[in-house]
Amino acid sequence: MLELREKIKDAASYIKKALAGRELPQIGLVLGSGLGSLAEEIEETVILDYAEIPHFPVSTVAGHAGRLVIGLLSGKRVMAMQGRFHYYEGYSLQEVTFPIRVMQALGIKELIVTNACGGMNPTFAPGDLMLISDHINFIGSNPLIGPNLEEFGPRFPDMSEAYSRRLRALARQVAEEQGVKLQEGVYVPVSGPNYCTPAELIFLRQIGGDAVGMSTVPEVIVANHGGMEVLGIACVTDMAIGEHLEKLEHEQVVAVAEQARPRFIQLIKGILAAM
Ligand code: R1P
Repeated sequence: MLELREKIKDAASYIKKALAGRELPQIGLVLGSGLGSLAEEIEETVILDYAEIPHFPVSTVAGHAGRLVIGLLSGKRVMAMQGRFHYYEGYSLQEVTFPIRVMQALGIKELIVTNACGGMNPTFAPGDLMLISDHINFIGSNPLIGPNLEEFGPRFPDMSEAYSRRLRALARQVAEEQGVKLQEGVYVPVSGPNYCTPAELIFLRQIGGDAVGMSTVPEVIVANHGGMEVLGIACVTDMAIGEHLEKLEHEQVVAVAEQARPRFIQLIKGILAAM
């Protein structure tokens, strides 16, 4: 069986070859549920289906297209994942974060992660965008478990600034200039795939969470291990308040994320321009 580092190398060389001499991307983008259409704004694209890239997992969730879109957005060379992988799909967290390793191997040093999440902070409303200030890893595992890839990062990586202070300040500034309301808070991922029970949500709020989801943190941990600067923007698609919880379906999550799309796209483009 090929080792993880060999698989990363294979995938990175495949992408390099597909870029056929063009400059390599500088900034990685992970697009969450219902937010993938941002990739349609990218110009001069090279588009690769996950299925054609060696060792890449394949997206199985509605609202996650399953392709890499590489090109120019706001004048920056980006590599966008139109569709991400989740632990609940049955992938290991190493598989979930494989594309982040490939980004690292391609020389990407800045990563913007996005997601659709449930708002646990009662001051939030569906459709709000939330700057992720920090996270509590409640997914039940960690992508760095196993032999450490020394050439990618240290055994015991620091997590004191998992979400870059500099990029957060930049995002706040751009949101203010654009007049876009930007909430801020702590994101807590659970494994899923079921949505949380009222008692679970009361607990997650009590331990300091503002938003709950099923993704993002494994990618952020790996990116930090690899020394990348990370910015996280979540779209609050529903209220996840234990004391008065309503029924929720994924279609609703995707639909609300799609409604927030114009503000989301404007904000990300503005941030990229300022990066
Ligand atoms: C649930 O509706 C799905 O939406 C969110 C959850 O994590 C889960 O996958 O998707 P993203 O986090 O990928 O945006």
